[in-house]
Amino acid sequence: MTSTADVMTLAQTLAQTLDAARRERREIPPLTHAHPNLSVPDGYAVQAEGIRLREAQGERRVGLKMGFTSEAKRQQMNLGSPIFGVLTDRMLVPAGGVVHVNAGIHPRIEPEIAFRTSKELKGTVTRDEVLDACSAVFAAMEVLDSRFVGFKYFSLPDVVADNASSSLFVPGTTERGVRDLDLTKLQMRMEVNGKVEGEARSDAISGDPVVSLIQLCALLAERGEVLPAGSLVLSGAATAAYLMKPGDHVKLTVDGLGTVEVTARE
Ligand code: OOG
Ligand code: MG
Repeated sequence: MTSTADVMTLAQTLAQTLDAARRERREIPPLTHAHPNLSVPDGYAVQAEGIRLREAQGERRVGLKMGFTSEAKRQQMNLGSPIFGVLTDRMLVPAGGVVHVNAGIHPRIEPEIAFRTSKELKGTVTRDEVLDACSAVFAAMEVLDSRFVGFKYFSLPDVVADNASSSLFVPGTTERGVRDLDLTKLQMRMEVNGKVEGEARSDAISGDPVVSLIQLCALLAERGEVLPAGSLVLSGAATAAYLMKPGDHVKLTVDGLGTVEVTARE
């Protein structure tokens, strides 16, 4: 008789390694060190297995996030093309809440524009189709936490496998209609303890954060997937991410979308 280990795929094994690292707050070497031929599609297969593990632990999918949609982020991580990751209910931190730095490995925070969808989006979609499918836009902060040593990985397959470094997200409470604002001209400012850490206009995100959703639909279609109705979508950070320290008070202000605040503790 074959044991489960014998029939486990490489994607399942790597997903278990990453999931254990996350739960035990342990850094691991990039997967491509031992598996140099790991491709981006392989990375998504590992990511999908990782989400299955989290679902088996009682988590529920609530949305998706795009990564590397701004030049600032691509430069910070030295990686070139947009990727996506999956958000679950357990990653949600309410606005004004607390992020426990020691519950993660080396969490970083970054400013984003988020959307909620009320209709499914599938395949090649136009800007108008995205706007018709979005019931709200709001400011959000994402807390990233790479499972890789020193928050360093040098390849897309690694970061894709690690669910695009997803850890937590903090949605703002001021929701607006997507046609009520010029989404390309929103000034975004992230302050830490009253000092400006990052500032950009919303068109730093894919030239237009709506374009991030068009790209997301295209990436999902490559895998035969859709963007479900009722999803929360992070369109990608407008600036580089900031390494959080206990005691930090982080505040994001976005034109027309109010503020989002969070406090870091041990
Ligand atoms: C990957 C996630 C990138 C963004 O908004 O660009 C991302 C990383 O930075 O490790 O979430
Ligand atoms: Mg992000």
